[in-house]
Amino acid sequence: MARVAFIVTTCHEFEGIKALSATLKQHGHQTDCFIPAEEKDFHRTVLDFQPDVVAAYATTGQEKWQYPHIREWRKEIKHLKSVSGGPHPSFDTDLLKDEEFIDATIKGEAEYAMLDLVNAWEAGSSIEDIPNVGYLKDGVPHQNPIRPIVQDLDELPFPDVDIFYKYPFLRQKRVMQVHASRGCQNNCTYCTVPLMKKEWISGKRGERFNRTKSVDYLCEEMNDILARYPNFRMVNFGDAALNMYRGWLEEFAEKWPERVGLPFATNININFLNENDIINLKRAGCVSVQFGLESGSEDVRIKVYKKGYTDKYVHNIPKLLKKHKITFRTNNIMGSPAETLDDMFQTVETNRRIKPDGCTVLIYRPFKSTELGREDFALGRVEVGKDIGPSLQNDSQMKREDLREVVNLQKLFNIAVYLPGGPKLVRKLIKLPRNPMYDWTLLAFLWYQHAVVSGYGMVDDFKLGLKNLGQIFGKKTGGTHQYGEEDKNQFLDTLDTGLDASF
Ligand code: B12
Ligand code: SF4
Repeated sequence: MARVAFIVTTCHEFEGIKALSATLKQHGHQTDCFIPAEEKDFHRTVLDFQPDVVAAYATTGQEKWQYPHIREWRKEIKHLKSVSGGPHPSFDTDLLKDEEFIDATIKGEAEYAMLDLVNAWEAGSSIEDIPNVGYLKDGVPHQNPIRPIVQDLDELPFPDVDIFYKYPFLRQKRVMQVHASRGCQNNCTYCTVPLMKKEWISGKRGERFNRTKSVDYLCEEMNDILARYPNFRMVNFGDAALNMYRGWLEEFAEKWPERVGLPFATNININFLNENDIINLKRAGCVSVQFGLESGSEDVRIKVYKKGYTDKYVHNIPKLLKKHKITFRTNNIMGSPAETLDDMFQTVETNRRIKPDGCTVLIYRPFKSTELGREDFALGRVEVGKDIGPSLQNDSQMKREDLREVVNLQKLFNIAVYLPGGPKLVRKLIKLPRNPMYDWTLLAFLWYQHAVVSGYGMVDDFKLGLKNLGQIFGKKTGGTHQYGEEDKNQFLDTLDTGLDASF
């Protein structure tokens, strides 16, 4: 039996970690998860757990945050192994060159790879033949081919919520984070998911990237959690889109109200949605949805982002959502290489026209694991080495003449959308230097919309903010954002919690 400590940066429930932990526990290992913002002394608490393995989740921008901790832990636990997984290490094995801090990476979905790795480390055997694992040999990173992804999600044990709900804040909030599916129907060029789709599946006939838990499994999972944690009043689905399969949605609308009965919010893909789906969502108890509008320009949305949302969907679906009394929020991208400032104001105009109950606005980030991001790096459009922190809320890494205006527009976007005469005013305001007032404006809108529109509750969201303030607009560390004990602001990330899944 090995002891595995998962560590995550953001105060949130991570479905991937829950899934890995459940599989390891099922096979006799002991696991826990540690969140810096939730611990008085993060370093000491992890040490007290006496882990054999520390396992870190990473998106791009936070791929090295654990290094200072690993260095210290290794002084006291000599045999400690360190593994990193999630979207960044899945596409960047160069991390393995930092052998002082990382012993292995895992590419892709990792339930069984993690199990094999922990077993191998425990037995003192080689890790070099384990599918999905990346390791360093003679100074060179090696990435093993990956095994087929789990086709039947019902074969996995229920996600291990206990490692997150041991924290009073996470178990006492109103909204529970849940996933009903994996995958996505779309292939947007600014998103990492299409590359996962390409690399996670072998192309064998019948193999699926888009998978749902069965409705029966999902309801049982819910009731298992609710029996132990009865506090939750609502569910938020973190899936890319709950409308993955039409038949599933029908069955869900039949069974969920009777067996679980909690209202919920979710992401949707509007290009796969019709009125009947909306009726089913409503029947099931959906109160709020979010979708990625991303750009007001159909050309950019369709030709550059390859999003599949024509203007017809963008204008018609909101009308249907209003008709069936489901509130909706849009996701919007500012500052991609495809857009001029005028295009971004077109995004403002489209939002003014469709009148969402809230707008989330993120700054475009060129990920090396996306089609558009790769093009950006290849064409020299990126300010390489500029540290913008881990979040998509703070700053831009793109080389643009109008950078200040773009970043300011992201902060003031909601003023432009919701205030009479907003666009005219904001066109003037974005010319001023960046300042904290603009940051706070973004925060205030996000807080209000997230808390009220999505049903999280003002108090929970406020507490979350107070807990985590400091990271988003916090210090830069030259190259890769690092988190220290004093550096705990994940306010905006956590406000995004689960409802921003499809940016
Ligand atoms: C739900 C979600 C969120 C939630 C929950 C956070 C989370 N990461 O789970 C919230 C809203 C908080 C969030 C926030 C952010 N997110 Co997000 N999010 C997602 C989303 C839609 C689903 C993730 C998920 O739960 N999938 C289902 C589970 C089962 O899969 P999984 O998480 O990938 O886990 C599997 C493997 O990755 C692996 N694994 C996972 N963890 C670990 C750990 C170890 C040690 C190992 C070995 C393996 C491993 O095994 C797991 C089980 O098979 C993905 C898109 C996607 N479909 O992947 C984007 C995605 C992960 N997010 C992304 C981004 C950019 C962010 C933010 C930076 C945005 C921001 N606000 O600025 C923040 C970062 C917060 C953080 N600390 O991670 C990007 C990351 C891109 C990249 N290349 O790094 C993604 C891929 C979407 C995109 N735009 O491309 N996100
Ligand atoms: S941005 Fe959203 S809709 Fe597009 S591929 Fe990614 S998860 Fe799917």
